[in-house]
Amino acid sequence: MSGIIITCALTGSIHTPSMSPHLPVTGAEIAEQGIAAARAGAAILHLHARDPADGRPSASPEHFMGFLPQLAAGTDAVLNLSTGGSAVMTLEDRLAAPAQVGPEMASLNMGTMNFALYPMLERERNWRHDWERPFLEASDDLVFKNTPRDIAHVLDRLGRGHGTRFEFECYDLSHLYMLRHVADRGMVAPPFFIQFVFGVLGGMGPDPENLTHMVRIADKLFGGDYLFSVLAAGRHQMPLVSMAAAMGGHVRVGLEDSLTIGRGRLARSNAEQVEKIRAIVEALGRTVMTPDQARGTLGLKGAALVAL
Ligand code: KMH
Ligand code: ZN
Repeated sequence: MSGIIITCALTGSIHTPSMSPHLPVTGAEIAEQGIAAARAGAAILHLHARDPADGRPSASPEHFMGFLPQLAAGTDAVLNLSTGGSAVMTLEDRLAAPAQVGPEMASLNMGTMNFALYPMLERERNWRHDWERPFLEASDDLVFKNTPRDIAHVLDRLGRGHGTRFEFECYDLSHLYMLRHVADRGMVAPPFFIQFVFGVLGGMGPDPENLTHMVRIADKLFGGDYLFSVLAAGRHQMPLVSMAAAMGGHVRVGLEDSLTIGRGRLARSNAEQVEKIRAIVEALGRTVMTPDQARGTLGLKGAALVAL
């Protein structure tokens, strides 16, 4: 089996600051954890911003610029900017920072769906910020909007406009067919880096059978034109990601997807999760790709062409 790309998603927009003191929130924290995750073996850093004042998800270019230059200076990892942002944001807000920076990579969510976070309210917590509870509660009536028009817009603005390539976030089989559709329309060319997303309430559940079926259908739709990676939410992260590594896929870890490092134990940093998956994939006989190897594999334009 060939080399493996480790992506680390540093902070995301799902978890809230009260859930873990280790979730990076400020620009300095995101930069520091990103550099450490890259040193530990992450070739790609998947990035969201937060408002440093209270940790709420933010799409503001100003907040992104609180860590992007530091990451570009402190690591050669591929900087992958989320265009998913948070489901509460408009697409134009979600695109503001990526359109300014023209990153090598950006995420692209391949369908409109539910994105329910309210089960995380079941645990008793001391909430540190007044926005956290209402944010989670309102997710029972939240639509994460990624229509075909939205997808085409992102492909045009970032892909055609900036030479950005994509981490295609596929939470369901239907999202593979949407990717095939836009590829057939000539909106995007291979190789396709497809992130199978498990365990978001609104997408497919974290069952191993779903992973084997996603691979089977992706093989049918894309043949040799794709690579798959896996992320799984919460406690399903390491088991499903390890399964992906054993099947020849790529892996994503990070505190965006799971706050823990073992049963009931909070990860102290993103790097701790990278170190753990690195040990697992190396024990499986696979070699971790450097950022430049990942660039070559994914056909990225190179960090020199990013406006940072
Ligand atoms: N938060 C993950 C479930 C994005 O940023 O575009 C998916 C994600 C979406 O990373
Ligand atoms: Zn994300």
